[in-house]
Amino acid sequence: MSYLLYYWPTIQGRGEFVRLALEDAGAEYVDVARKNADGMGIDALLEVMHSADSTRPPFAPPFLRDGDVLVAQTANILFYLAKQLALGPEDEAQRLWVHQLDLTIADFVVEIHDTHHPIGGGYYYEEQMPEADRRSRVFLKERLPKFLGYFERVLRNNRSSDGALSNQRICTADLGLFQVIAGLRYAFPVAMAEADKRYPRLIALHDAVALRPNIAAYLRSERRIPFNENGIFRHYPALDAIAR
Ligand SMILES: N[C@@H](CCC(=O)N[C@@H](CS)C(=O)NCC(=O)O)C(=O)O
Repeated sequence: MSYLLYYWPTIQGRGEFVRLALEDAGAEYVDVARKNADGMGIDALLEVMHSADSTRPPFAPPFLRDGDVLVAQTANILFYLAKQLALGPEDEAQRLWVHQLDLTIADFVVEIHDTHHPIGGGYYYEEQMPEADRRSRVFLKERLPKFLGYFERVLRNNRSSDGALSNQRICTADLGLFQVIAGLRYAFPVAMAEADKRYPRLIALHDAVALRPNIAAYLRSERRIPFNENGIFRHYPALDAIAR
């Protein structure tokens, strides 16, 4: 049976971290909100989320249904899928370590999002430009190097011969870091211009993931939604120019 992935249909967003895991493993899945058929589409997503008598409603997309299992929160979905799809280590301590990395990536994603929406998602970027400028300055100066420096150090100390993080099989955090690097290069090309010198292991990991056959095929397919200015990674030249 196919996994059912529920996520907004026009952006990569947090759903992309789940798509990458499913795609890398070659799993069958339906991207429910992007399908135009009975029981599919955004209405199906909203119905699961807002069902009045559900005992375990998801607060927000992405969420995933696998038969009787309904699981939300990106890192939690990845923790579930890692076991299902044999992605990453089997050992419990290592599984928790990868989960910890996925949660740290989730924290990073919040901060990346907040560069263009520091006041909140209820306002357009254009309504919070001065605050976005201020937030991006701090992000590019302090937070970006802190997060990327951390992951670079983790890679230095853990990297296996094939470039993956976990010393064993490729894991969800490898795929997540691929997505973060790809997204940051799209959003902040100026700030990321020297990334290959500062974070060579992270860039090598990104490149290795991009070459994995299932990922390469996915990136070429229409299933990969292009980065755009509605998602988490947005390219606003004014914010990136701060890095000059
Ligand atoms: N911590 C959650 C965050 C989920 C989240 O913020 N989802 C966004 C889309 S990427 C959303 O639709 N949020 C609606 C809301 O927060 O009201 C996760 O990592 O999955």
